[in-house]
Amino acid sequence: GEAQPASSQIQMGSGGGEVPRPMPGERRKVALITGITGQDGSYLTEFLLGNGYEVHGLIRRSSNFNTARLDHLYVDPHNAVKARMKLHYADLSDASSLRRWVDALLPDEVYNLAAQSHVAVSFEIPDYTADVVATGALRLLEAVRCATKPARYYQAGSSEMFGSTPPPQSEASPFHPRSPYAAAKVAAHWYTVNYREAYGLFACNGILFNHESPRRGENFVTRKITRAVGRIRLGLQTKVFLGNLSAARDWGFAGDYVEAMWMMLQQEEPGDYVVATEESHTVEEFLQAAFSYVGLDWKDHVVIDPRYFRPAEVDSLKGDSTKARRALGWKPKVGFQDLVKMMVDHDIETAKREKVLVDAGYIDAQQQP
Ligand code: NDP
Ligand code: GDR
Repeated sequence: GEAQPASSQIQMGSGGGEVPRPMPGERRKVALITGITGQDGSYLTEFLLGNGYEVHGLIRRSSNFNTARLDHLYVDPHNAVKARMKLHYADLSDASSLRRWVDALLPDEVYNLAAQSHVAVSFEIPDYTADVVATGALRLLEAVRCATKPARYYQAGSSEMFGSTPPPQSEASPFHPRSPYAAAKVAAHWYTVNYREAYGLFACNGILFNHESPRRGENFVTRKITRAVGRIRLGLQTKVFLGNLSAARDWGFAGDYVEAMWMMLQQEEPGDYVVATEESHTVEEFLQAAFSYVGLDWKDHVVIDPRYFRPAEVDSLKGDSTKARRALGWKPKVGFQDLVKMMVDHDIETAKREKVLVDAGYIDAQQQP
């Protein structure tokens, strides 16, 4: 059945504004998104709704509501004219649920964004990570292959697949994964290539470098830092515990990256594309930018905790996205400094709201992340 987002009183986001309408006799394009409740899922949904799509998302059952990133887009499904985003229960570990929704919805485009996406956690739950990330992609590809109407398929690949291959990394660089997560993503990449070659599926791999936003999960390093900056600035905490500060990443803005996903599926031929800013910074440089933006010195607040070191690390990622820039006409709009500012500004506001609750005695500052 249809799943309900947490707060059904919230009416419209970009889902309710002026958007392209289908021509008479034409149906709206239909997109099916796995991982719709995640960072990228929410930005992609906004983008597709803004372009006139009907968007269906597969969400998994959780004991807590997991739709916070989508609440602003939710319109009661009983309002059939305005409600163009619909959510359904399924799971990447349940092939029949995927098959059933692909058959029932007959989407034009399928975006496979679902994953156990935390690299460090994949060392703790490797078997589950492989099941969802690798075999989950295979299950979805099979559902798409068997559907009565051909759909275009997007696979959320990752720069982690390059692992220890030195930068700059392009589509031609060899994969050398350094975690169970990355190895599973390599398998999903090749399943996607194989379904393209074996069955002629319009299937694309986006090899996306790190992309962040105010909606980034709170245990990824950028958001962990900007959350801490907000809380330290507001006096809610004094220290933040981190691992390896010398790793370098090519960090972009998630809102820019979901557009590249869509662009890949609008081409005449399917293909694989690296998507990156082509600029690399260390975790330490991110700390410097985030703390100094609010007049703080990161060295006064950061404590190294070895529990955040990984059994194997990816030292340096910097993408070469020449192909995507030439063939798709894609380029990032948000640079490193603006990304840091966007995230810190947002998390200062988050901390202000928390402080109101702390001061009123409703929550304990220590109990927050
Ligand atoms: P998130 O971790 O924010 O979101 C992951 C999504 O997958 C969530 O909606 C989550 O649901 C869902 N999910 C997890 N397990 C299952 C399952 N068993 N069945 C169904 N759904 C499941 O990731 P991002 O939005 O950041 O990333 C999107 C995709 O892109 C992921 O595949 C990630 O690996 C990949 N990627 C991300 C990059 C980045 O920098 N962000 C870079 C390159 C690739 P729930 O909300 O219930 O947890
Ligand atoms: P990553 O992102 O592993 O690149 O994967 P993450 O933000 O977790 O780590 C980036 C780098 O920061 C170092 N680091 C820490 N990381 C976390 N999470 N917490 C810490 O306290 C900490 N201290 C230092 C890490 O060691 C690492 O070098 C992300 C995910 O979104 C993947 O799903 C995606 O595929 C890749 O980006 C591209």
